[in-house]
This record gives sequence, C-alpha cells and structure tokens, in this order.
Amino acid sequence: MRRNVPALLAAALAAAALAAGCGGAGASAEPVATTEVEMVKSYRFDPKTIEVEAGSTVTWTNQDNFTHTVDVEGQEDHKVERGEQVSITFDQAGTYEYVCTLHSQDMTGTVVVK
Ligand SMILES: [Cu+2]
Repeated sequence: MRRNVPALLAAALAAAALAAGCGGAGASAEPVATTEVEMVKSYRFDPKTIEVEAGSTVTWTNQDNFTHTVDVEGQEDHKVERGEQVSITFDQAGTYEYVCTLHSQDMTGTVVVK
C-alpha cells in the first residue's frame, strides 16, 4: 500500500552550517540530479547523494523489506514503512545530511540544495 505523506517544509535553520565537502577521495559520492531516493535492499539510500534546486520536494520511497526513517539534520524524524514514502521540501540552499535513525551505521545520505 502506498500513501502520500504531505510535503513538509524543511526547517531552514539547521543544516545550512555544514561544511560542504566531505573530504574523502573517490568519486563514489558524486551527486545525482534527482528528487527521488529509494531505500533499496538492503539498508541503503540510492542514490546516496543527490542535488536539487532550492524549493524542490524530495521523495524517499522504501523498497526494502524493513522499516526505515529519514532524519534530516535539525528536523524531526520520519518513519517510512515498507512500500511507503515521505516527501520533504528544501527551500534553502545548503548541504543537508540525513540518516535512518534505525540503521545509522549503514544508512546515511546527503541532499545538496543549489
Ligand atoms: Cu533503516
């Protein structure tokens, strides 16, 4: 079953302060221009790093067999059951790190807002 969660306004306050680059070598974190992120099997956000225009609404869809969450730094946590999705609007430019609070070791991602 699929249920649309109303878009939530991203709290502008927090995430803006993050330093941009993560300093790691390697091109694996190359941002992908999309507003769709899937939680794929198993315990992964795909793509892990995305890039969107300010004002965009990003939708996460859970395709995994487990419940996950999307917790953007400085905002409330959103639980996403199997087959469900959550949408968050990013109005302010910045680099927003997020995590699944249930699997924070494995499931992290980044939204770069231009
Ligand atoms: Cu998870």
